[in-house]
Amino acid sequence: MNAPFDTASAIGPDATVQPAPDHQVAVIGLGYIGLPTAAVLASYGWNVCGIDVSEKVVETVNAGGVHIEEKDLDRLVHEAIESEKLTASLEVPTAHFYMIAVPTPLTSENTPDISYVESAARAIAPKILPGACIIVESTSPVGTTERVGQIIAEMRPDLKVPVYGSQQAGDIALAYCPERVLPGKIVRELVQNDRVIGGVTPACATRAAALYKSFVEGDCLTTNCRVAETVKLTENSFRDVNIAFANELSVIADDLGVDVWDVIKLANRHPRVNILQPGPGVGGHCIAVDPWFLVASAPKVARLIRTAREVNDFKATYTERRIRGLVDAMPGKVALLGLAFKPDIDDFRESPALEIALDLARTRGQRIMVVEPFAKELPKGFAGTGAELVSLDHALATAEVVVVLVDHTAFKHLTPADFAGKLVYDTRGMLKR
Ligand code: SAJ
Repeated sequence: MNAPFDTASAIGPDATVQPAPDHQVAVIGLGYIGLPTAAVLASYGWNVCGIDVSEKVVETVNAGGVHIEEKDLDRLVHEAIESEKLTASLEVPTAHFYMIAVPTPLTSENTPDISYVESAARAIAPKILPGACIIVESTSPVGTTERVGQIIAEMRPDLKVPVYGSQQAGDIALAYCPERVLPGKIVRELVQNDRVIGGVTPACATRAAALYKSFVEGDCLTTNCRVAETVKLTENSFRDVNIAFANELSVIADDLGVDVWDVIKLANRHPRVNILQPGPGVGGHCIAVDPWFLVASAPKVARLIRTAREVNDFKATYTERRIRGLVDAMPGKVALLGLAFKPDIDDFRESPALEIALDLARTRGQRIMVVEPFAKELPKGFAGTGAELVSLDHALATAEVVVVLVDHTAFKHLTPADFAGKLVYDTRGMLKR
């Protein structure tokens, strides 16, 4: 790691921040967002130190490798390590910029757990020098950026920490800039997407924006931290509500005995209608989680957003019930196509397809075959169930019941003729689209 910078080289809020040999960015959390961000920053000339609590992650990255599957990420990390612009560490160094990209999980009561962000703030606080800029990227409930400021102020009474609503200049800058990238397109979207940058004060926003302007081709839009925090939760809630509409429509269509895919295709020919696609439920670490943060912030009034979450969760239960109906109607093998939370990624987090497959395996294990091109072996939960991971050809040759849970590209060449004589449930409408 490069030598820590001193007060003399600290850069003021108005500086046009261009990567200079002594400018460092510390990225806290080397996960799905932190690692790609660290590698992109390094590719734009910044000296980047990625920090993670996992020794294994730090070792892997320092060896030029990646622990997550994401298009173009392995090449980018490899080049960043080779060029010595990126290094990984267990310890937070002194840096010009700190980016917090740690998880904010949901508790069992559907409320946000910001303890990782708080720990990151505690780890950063002792290292801060005047002029540093701290940016929270983690998806967070409204008020989290101010909470980070509070922690730093408590631990560093020697520093003037900027306060929301006050125009008084601080010794440091503090801002919120939500990540908005789509898994599978992270590296491209990190550079191309517009960014919303919310400062605790306007000067903080300007300072943080200077970092993003050094690598973002989209617009860098500045606002205050509370608005930026709300924007992130709003984006994912908007998508969840719209997917819930499609999912509820699919259940209504089943009830009415009409084909939901035909309904959507034809309704979408109206110039102001754009219905999304139903599926077996909503997965991933974002859309299925973030709306709860907004509900938790305003539990009495966030009725539609709460209901959308419930509708999307119910769709997984409903899908499983329908599959069980088919499984019980036939004595033979059952092929489940896909486990990932959406097509063409190896990410199984919060995946309804995985949950459904696991439930079926637990009760009908010997009959269950899983086809998942993005898995080398079945996830641990399948151990002892008797379920097996098989090739698509094997599944099609032997199954009596076939369920499309994920419309991976590897399945898209299939036509109804490939399923002749079988009971088929296409939860994604792959065969119609
Ligand atoms: N899904 C449907 N029907 C659809 C679209 C999606 O059932 O028509 C399902 C998917 O199968 C998946 C889930 O929704 O299970 C979520 O997938 P997604 O592609 O909508 O979103 P994510 O979770 O991969 O990424 C989202 C993005 N947010 C928005 O599109 C508003 C991304 O830009 C965010 O950065 C990301 O969440 C995040 O990290 O918050």
